[in-house]
Amino acid sequence: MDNFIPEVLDSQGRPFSWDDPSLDTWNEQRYNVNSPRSKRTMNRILTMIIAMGLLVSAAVPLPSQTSSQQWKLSWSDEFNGPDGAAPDPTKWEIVTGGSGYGNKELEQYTARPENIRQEHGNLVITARHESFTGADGIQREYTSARLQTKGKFEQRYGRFEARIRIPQGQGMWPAFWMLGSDDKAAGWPGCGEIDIMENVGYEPGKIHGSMHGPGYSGGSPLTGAYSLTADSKFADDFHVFAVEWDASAVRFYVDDHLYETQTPDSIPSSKRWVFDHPFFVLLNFAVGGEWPKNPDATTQFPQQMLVDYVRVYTHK
Ligand SMILES: [Ca+2]
Repeated sequence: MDNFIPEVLDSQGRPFSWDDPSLDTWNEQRYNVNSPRSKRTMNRILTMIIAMGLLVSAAVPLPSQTSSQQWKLSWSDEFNGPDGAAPDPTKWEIVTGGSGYGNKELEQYTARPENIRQEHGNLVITARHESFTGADGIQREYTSARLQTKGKFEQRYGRFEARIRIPQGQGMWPAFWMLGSDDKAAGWPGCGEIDIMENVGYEPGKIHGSMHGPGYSGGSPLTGAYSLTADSKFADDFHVFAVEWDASAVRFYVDDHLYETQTPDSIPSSKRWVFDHPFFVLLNFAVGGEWPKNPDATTQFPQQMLVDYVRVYTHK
């Protein structure tokens, strides 16, 4: 969280400018200052003091949205099982197969410990460059893993968070996300999809948070992004990725920095807000595909996605 450079926005959400003439009006309205021209200099000094205060307060961690006063843990996996153990089968289904998952992904997902296991208190998903033919008969040149709580845990609304150290390199595509549990009946994107964290390897310092629904899916979801400073990579350390979801909004966080808010007003009134029913949780580490493009000679294998925990809360 030390890598975050705050951008100061004005009350309209526009980037702050020292020279914006509307500042005088803004101060007059906000502080009831009757401002003849002679007072404008004083107003600018006041504005600078306020803006500097904003910068200082943004440079230290904001008060956590996860305070125990607000949230009650409803489900979690700390991945603290024995080294080498599979993830808890009462909590997770491991998804296998090499279909490409609608994205032209290149991996075969397996349930082998070489691709998915617990180790040192983390879930370890390992992507390998190896020829492998799955039970579906599809041969791929990469293996990795994908797991979901479908049929085992689902929840409407709350805070969903995971502490993850993502992999790195061209063609990597790790994700922590959710799908509507009516996916079979409603289909996709009618069931809704909330991508709490996605990274594509060619953007090592950036993660994306997105929502897909009918009429706003695929290449045109509701979406936002959060970036570290230019020379920092998400793969360098663990970060906490979260959404806080209720009937009125879905808020996206990295390390408690709120960077994106979507509401039913984010979509045209002709479209349907489908984030009003239970969703289940997924973690996966895709290799290649239409968005990240494929690994190249610079990509180093194996790569690991480490998940310290997934925790889900309800409002108290
Ligand atoms: Ca852990």
